[in-house]
Amino acid sequence: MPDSQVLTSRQGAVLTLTLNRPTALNAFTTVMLVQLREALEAAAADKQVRCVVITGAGRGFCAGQDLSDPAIKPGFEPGDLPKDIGALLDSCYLPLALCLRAMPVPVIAAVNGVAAGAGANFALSCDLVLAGQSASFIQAFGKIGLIPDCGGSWLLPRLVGRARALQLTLLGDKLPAAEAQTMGLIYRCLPDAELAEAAQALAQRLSLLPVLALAQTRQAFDAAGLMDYETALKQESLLQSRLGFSADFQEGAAAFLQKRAAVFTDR
Ligand code: T3D
Repeated sequence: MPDSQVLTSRQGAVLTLTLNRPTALNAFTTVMLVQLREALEAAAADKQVRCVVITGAGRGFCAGQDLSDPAIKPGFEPGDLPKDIGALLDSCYLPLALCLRAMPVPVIAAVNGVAAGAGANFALSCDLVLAGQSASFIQAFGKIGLIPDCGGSWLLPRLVGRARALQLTLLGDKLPAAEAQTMGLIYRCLPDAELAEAAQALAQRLSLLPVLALAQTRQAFDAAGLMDYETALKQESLLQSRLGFSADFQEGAAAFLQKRAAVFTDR
C-alpha cells in the first residue's frame, strides 16, 4: 500500500516492518499504531515468518506519540476539553505492546535514529535492540507532563535498575546509542552504515534457530520476573516438558548426535 504508515518487506523467513512517516520522525498516529499491530498479528499467523525486524524510514526511528494527532491534541481555545489519553493507551498502545511481547518469533528493533517517548519504549520492548551510532533514546514523557508508557514503567527498571530508570525518565535527557549499550539498555550500537545489514544478518541467523523455544524464553523471563525462585523453577519444568515433545528438540538433539546441521521447523 503506497500510503501505508507501516511498510513491509520479506527476505526469506525474515519480515521487515518500516515505520513510515519520515517527515514527523515516524511519530505514532492511531492509524500507524493499528497498522503496526495488524502487521505483527499477520506475521504471528504466517508460519513462514521466523523473525521480524522493525526499523524507521528516514532519519528517525520513532518520536513517540504524534502530539498533533486528533486523538490527543490539546485544544488551544478556552473551554476546549482535554482528551482521555488513557483511553488511547487502552485502545491502541496496550494491544500493540501485548502483541509484541507475545510474538511467536524473535523481534529485532533496528533503531536508525532518535527513539523518543513511546517510540523508545516500543523499541526497548523488542527482543534484541540494535542501534546506529547516531541513534538516541529519550524518555520524553516527563517534559510534557506524562509518565513513561508503552511498557516503560515495567521495563526500564528491569533493564537498567531503578536508579538509572529514574535518571532516564526524570531528566529526560537524550541517551546516545553507545551509552545505551554500555548501560545494558540495548544489545549493540553499530556504525550507522552497518545497521540495516547487521539487523538482517542477525534476523537470518535467528530464523534458522528453534524460534518456538526462543519466543518461550522471552515469555519465561517476563513471567519469572513476577515469581519467586521455586515457582520459576516449576515454570521451567513445565515449559521444558512441552518443548521436550517439540519437533525442534527432537531435531536439535538428533542433529547434535549425528554431527550434522539441524533444520528447525516449529513455530
Ligand atoms: O496516548 C498518548 O498520547 C499517550 C502516549 C504518549 C506516549 C509518548 O510518546 S509521549 C512523548 C511524545 N514525544 C515527544 O514528546 C517527542 C517530541 N519530539 C521531540 O522532542 C523532537 O522532535 C526529537 C527530540 C524527537 C527530535 O528532535 P529533532 O530536532 O531532531 O527534530 P524536530 O525538528 O523536533 O522534528 C522533526 C519533525 O518531526 C518536526 O516537524 P516539522 O516542524 O519539520 O514539520 C516535528 O514537529 C515532528 N515531530 C517530532 N516529534 C513529533 C513530531 N510531530 C508530532 N509528534 C511528535 N511526537
